[in-house]
Amino acid sequence: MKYKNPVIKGFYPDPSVCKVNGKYYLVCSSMQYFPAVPLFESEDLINWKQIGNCLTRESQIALRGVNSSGGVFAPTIRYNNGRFYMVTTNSTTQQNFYVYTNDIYAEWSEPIYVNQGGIDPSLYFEDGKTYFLSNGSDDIGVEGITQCEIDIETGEKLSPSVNIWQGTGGRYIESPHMYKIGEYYYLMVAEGGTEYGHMVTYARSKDIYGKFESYPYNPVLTNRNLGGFEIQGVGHGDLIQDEYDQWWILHLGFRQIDQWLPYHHLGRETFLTPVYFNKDGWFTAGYNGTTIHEFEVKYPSKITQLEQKVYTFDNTNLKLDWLHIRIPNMQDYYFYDNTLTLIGTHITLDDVDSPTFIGLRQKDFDATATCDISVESGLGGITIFMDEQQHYDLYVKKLDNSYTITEKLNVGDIKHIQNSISIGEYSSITLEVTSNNFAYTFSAIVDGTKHILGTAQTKYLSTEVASGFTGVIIGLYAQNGTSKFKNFRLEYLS
Ligand code: 6LW
Repeated sequence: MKYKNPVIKGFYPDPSVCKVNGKYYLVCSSMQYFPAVPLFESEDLINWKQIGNCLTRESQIALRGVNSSGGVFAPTIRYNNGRFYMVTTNSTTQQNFYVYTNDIYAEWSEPIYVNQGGIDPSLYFEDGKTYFLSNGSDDIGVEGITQCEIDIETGEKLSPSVNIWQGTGGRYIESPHMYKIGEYYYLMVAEGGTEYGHMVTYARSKDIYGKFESYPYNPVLTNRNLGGFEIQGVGHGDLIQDEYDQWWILHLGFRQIDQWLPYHHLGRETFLTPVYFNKDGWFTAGYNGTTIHEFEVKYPSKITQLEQKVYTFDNTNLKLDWLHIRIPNMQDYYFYDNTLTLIGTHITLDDVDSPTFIGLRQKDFDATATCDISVESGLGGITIFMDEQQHYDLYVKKLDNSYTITEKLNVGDIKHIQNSISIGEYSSITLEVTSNNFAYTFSAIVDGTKHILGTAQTKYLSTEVASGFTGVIIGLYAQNGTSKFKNFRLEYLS
């Protein structure tokens, strides 16, 4: 059976997975975006469908005013005694908390906070006990992976937070997950930081509090030594066993725009890598410890990898697939008669706030996004948005008795109007953004005549330029007035 990586494309980092009643459920981090913590379902670990978000109410997550790449960091999803738990960190308020649900297709609970610091919290259940793990320092200041026991009903700490492993010496040890496999407890982590030095390491012990013995050949998975290879940043994974006793790791990684151009703008994505246990209970992963574009594994059943190539208002759910920057004022958004009306405020895309914006994560390099627009007042358009400092905008602005159509490039302190055309009254405007690995092209079709306004390189929206933990969002937005959008269509061409 062959499959291609990533299995979940676009800004879907820090995956965590569990298996319940023959189905797999996976969550990802989402930083400043809302709704938060996208939730996926799969029957084969290769084809994933987003079925919701865990944090859909402001009472669950405080995002107002958080910096870009602040907010919701890595989550973990686990299942115990008929209940799903999702534990994560609000990195801005530095709070670890979990929510739960008894119905994976329904809403999740109000947050329950845990008084252990660090980030990347995880849960492990055994014999009626709940263990809470995170990175950071323990109660006597020892840095590394920290563990305590909690009361899962209240979140109360029932034991001191103690360090159980300090990793293999890589910087930024994080992403701890505990597993009981056979007679051993396996503790798997990420080290090296979520960029080019990222790696997965692990250790095992017969006692849940250690002493943990490192796998002798750590890192078990990394692409840090693959020069000239597009997939990089491999790390932050969760182990899962399928119904054929094959083990897998779902983990993050990112795709450079080219094998020799170390820029990635799609964000960190979710990859699937096979894992193999050997006779003495250690496991290896991937192709000689690396993750590659396509894996072929001996597998008892034929799985067809499917991919949605076209996204429209009709085949997406505005409340589920789309996302806002921080907490939106939903009075400024309404959808009726296949028309999305956005009421823009004074808040702009440059503000660390919540502009009137709704978008989809860009999932691949080769794409075309089009949308019909009519601007009643102010301005509205399409934005290729990495964060408030780095975004490319194609917008229509209403003047007294004319309009302008403008391509504006925002990269750090540079806010450059690349091109702007003036038009009078019009009967139709379709905005179009096309992209490939290297550049975006911005156009407007006005009453059937296409005006190409210009191009802009993808690399200036990359994480290497912007820093942070997110990826490009293709967004519709409005400022200082009302814009209406119809016939949105995002098509992936490769
Ligand atoms: C995530 C942590 C990390 O919680 O980045 O760099 C955070 N490492 O594992 C956000 O993705």
